[in-house]
Amino acid sequence: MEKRRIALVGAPVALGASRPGCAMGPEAMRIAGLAEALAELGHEVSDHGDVAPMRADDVSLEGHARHAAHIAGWARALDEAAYGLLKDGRLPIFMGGDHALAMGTVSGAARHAHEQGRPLCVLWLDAHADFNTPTTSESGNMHGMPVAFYCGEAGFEGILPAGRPTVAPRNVFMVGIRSVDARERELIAARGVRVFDMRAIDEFGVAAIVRRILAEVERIGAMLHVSLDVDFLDPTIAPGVGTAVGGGANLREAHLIMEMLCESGLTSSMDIAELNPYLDERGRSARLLADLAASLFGRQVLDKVSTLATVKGLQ
Ligand code: Z70
Ligand code: MN
Ligand code: MN
Ligand code: MN
Repeated sequence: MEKRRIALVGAPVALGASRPGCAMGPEAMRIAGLAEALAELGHEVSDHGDVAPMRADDVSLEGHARHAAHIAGWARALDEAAYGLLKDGRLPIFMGGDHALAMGTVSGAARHAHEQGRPLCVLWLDAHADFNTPTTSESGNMHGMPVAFYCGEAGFEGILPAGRPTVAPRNVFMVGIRSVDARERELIAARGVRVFDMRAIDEFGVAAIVRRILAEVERIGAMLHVSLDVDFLDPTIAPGVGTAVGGGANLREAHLIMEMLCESGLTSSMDIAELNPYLDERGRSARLLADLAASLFGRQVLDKVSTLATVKGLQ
């Protein structure tokens, strides 16, 4: 694959989730060797350290949104970080931190894409839809709200400037979904988010689904943000997460998605969210995430040409 200028950015957001521990995620990814794995593949890799939240004392939201001003400060800081790095020609990988970080990272990517005259698509790999608003949320946890936020739902006024670029719901592709609240379900259907739940994966396989998504991204000339929530993966292979849901993606499915993303060359930014090292088993989730990122950026067992030649040779 093409050599990229990859920027690693720590986003130790923790108050979007109810269980503490995600603040340690960036450090665990560093210890797991993410930078080294990407550099070994020939990319130029720089670690920009951890982002710090801005102040947002002016923000108060109606309804149920815990730590709204604090999370708003993160959204502002991460929006700036994503926008600035993309504008500088880099491919940022945000190491979370809970998934509320995507309020900022995706908004910044949408702002950059908008300036380029291109749409932004989001591949949302998650057990959850994260499409609650302060009005619909049962938990008040803001890691359950980022998609609604960056799609421009009402109820988040004042977090980022009015009139900011948002993501069209139909350009959000959710894969692996298996836990959705009742009011979230109504919203994602009403807005036309494109959802491939676990049942769809079982029926069609990840290859057919991801192929169609990437073809659509390509067709509309979009930039692509990949947001990987650790709970997309089955908890038996990635236990380091606060909101484990059984029946997740297995190792081979997850790697195949990364390999197909790599081949497409379409990824322009990425989040690795919800890693909770306090709940992990001796770093195995962090190591798996580093391996998956390496697959996305070019690591492969054999190159595809020689694999295809072997398969043809058998016919
Ligand atoms: C639930 C809520 C959620 C992640 C849990 C759960 C949301 N729908 N998101 N873990 N990453 O509280 O809104
Ligand atoms: Mn999530
Ligand atoms: Mn989740
Ligand atoms: Mn969580």
